Amino acid sequence: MTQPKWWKERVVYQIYPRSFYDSNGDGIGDIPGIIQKLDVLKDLGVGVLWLSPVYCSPNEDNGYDISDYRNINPEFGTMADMERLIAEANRRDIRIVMDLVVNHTSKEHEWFQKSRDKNSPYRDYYIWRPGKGGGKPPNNWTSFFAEDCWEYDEQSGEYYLHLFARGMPDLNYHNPRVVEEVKDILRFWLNKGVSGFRCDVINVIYKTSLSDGKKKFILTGSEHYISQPGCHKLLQEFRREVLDGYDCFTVGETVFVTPQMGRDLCDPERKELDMIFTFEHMETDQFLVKWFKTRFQLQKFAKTIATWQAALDWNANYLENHDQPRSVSRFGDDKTYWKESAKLLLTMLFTLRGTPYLYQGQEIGMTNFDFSSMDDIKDVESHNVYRLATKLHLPRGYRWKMMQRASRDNARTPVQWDGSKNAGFTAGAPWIKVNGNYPRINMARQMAEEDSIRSYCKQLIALRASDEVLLYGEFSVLAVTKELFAYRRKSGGKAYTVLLNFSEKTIPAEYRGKLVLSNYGGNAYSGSLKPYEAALLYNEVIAPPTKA
Ligand code: TEU
Ligand code: CA
Repeated sequence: MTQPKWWKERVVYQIYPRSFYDSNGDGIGDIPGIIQKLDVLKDLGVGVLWLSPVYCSPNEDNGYDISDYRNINPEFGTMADMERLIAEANRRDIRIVMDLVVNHTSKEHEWFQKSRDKNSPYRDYYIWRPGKGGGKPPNNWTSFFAEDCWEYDEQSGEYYLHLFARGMPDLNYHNPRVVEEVKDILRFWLNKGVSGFRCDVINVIYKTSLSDGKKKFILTGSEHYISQPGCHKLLQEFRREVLDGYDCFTVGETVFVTPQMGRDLCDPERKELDMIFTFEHMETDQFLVKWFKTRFQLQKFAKTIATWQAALDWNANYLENHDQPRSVSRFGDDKTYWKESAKLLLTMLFTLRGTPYLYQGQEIGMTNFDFSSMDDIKDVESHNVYRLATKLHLPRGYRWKMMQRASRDNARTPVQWDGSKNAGFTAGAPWIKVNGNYPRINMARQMAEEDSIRSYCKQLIALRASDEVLLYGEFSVLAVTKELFAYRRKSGGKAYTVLLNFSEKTIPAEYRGKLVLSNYGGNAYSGSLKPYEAALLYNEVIAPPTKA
């Protein structure tokens, strides 16, 4: 039986602070900027804010490279601002969740700087190894960011491991002192009043061995660190010794998980994580790696979603975040059916079983960037990949296509607040270009329009908030075709039938029920779906569908 919990009933809104709202005109979003927009978020109906990292960082990876876990990056404000944000959010019954990035630190973290000295007590905080001889690194592993994952350090004559960017050395979880440090960081923030953590790449933190990996197209070596028994043990320890003492939750960002690994990680009995972000549905439009996109195929996508709905008791549902292209550009149609398809995707997000995660700007249907060259792109991963693609002699036009489809900066353009200069994001020069479509796509306009994407989003959030069936009802698939994804949520004698037409055709979908919500409006369901139509039907008595 599913236990009711506040974090199952609320909607989480992810803020990428750099791009959210700039309060002081330096071109960088900040914490006072978030405080200024709290009423807008409250109005939307969100109950939790997850902040991408706001800690001190040299920004090699925009904050995912942390140099001090207990202080705020001055670009974003001060600790006093952070405390004010927590208090102001709580006053509005909004909880704050922090990003916990502890697979690695920044190389500028004091632990790492000390650890470069072979005799320092901090040496074992990181993973140092001598080379293999002949200038070869300690093993054949490859990194997530298209570069080597060992970096040679002159000072100590050894290499350190970094699964991500060069300036992000991995911590050594074989060292009990590192484990204690993490517990202290958790306590520090929980005592400040935060209500949980989004745990960055949490299932790779424990490296069982450093032997050579089986050669693979990507991530050679990953069998030595994905969801290892040592990782499960650590998660249980954090939970038992720290998290269980607070009213909080954790969502793990878990890479390359199978349904079985997922069940192990969030089994309530084992007490590790409360829920996980899985990636499989985000990989259904790619070939081997995200940079080689294939056409969006609803069948693959919907089946993957259905598989995970069945696999886990409670999912963390998302279609966007700061690492992924915009969903309307990717799974919908950001041109002719922009409004309809953005609403359709939101309908799915809020009617699947699990906690919905909305990413900033998704509620107004923000689209992929309209950049024209690599100079516009800031992301370290994109630049690494572009460099590698150049080395591999991929044609320039193709390289740019790769960026347009998959660069993380697609999601990192500033939130479009209004039709004024720079979309009202900043009074200065934005750190990254604003999408030129802001006069048409912006918050102010959509807050005023009754049938805007944001208004529809708000309606969905309100509907879900108090509805037992949408919150806790069972999920079952009714149909998956090339165009249609239909499913049912059911609890007791009540059910909803969710019909989603992911195509530009009008299609028959003969289901019965009282029309509760549709992105085309209306108050009765006709038995067919218009292009990108989403319909939510209510069924008092559950009858089998007239035709599946
Ligand atoms: O992402 C982990 C992760 O798997 C991504 O790096 C993913 O591989 C990539 O974005 C898609 O190509 C987390 C954070 O969400 C990301 O922003 C960080 O860069 C990364 O960890 C390192 O901390
Ligand atoms: Ca600022």
